[in-house]
Amino acid sequence: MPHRGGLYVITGQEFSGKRSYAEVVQACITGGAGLIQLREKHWPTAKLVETGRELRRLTREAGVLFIVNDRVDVAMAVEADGVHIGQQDMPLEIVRKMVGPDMVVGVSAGTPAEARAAERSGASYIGVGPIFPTATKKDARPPRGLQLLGEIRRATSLPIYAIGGIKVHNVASVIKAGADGAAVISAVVGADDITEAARAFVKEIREARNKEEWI
Ligand code: TZP
Ligand code: MG
Repeated sequence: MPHRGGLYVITGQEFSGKRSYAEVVQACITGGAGLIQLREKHWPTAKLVETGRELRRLTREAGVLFIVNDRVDVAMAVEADGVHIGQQDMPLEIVRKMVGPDMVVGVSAGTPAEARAAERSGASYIGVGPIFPTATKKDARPPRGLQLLGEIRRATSLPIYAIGGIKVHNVASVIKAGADGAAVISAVVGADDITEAARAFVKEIREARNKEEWI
């Protein structure tokens, strides 16, 4: 896993208004995001592949990890660095067989047991959330709070990305609770100035990680 922690920006056209995908993602990269995820639940495959190719070019030039949500086939087609799957998606053991040993496979885990199982089955990182209330994912479970991050931190040595309702003002708390990084949708891709929003997150995360090392 080339990146461990930092800012992981997940896209969502509905939050970015009229701005193009390339413009949004380039602004995230300029602001210091280390990972970008293409997440569009209702797009046709052809559109996902076309946009995925474009994001692959931008992220490759910048040395930023590029992950596709849900769709193993699209991730492979556009030569993404990885794919992100939930507990209800294609089972991890099968995904790992499909993509081989080197591709990044991120897994959403809601309990320490799910995190341990994901690590055993070849996950590259764990996504944990929603930590705080969020209106972005309509079918999200109730917010889990910071305590779960500590429990999952003790269950796995994989990188952990906290997700759900993460804003500049609360991102330090998820890092201090055990996350290596923060996965953010609306507070970055919905911001008026995406680059500035990403920069503010990166600064907060960096400072929180440094503090953690002093303890
Ligand atoms: N999974 C759990 S919460 C969430 C996802 C995809 C949405 C996060 O979006 P936001 O806008 O950063 O709260
Ligand atoms: Mg999914």
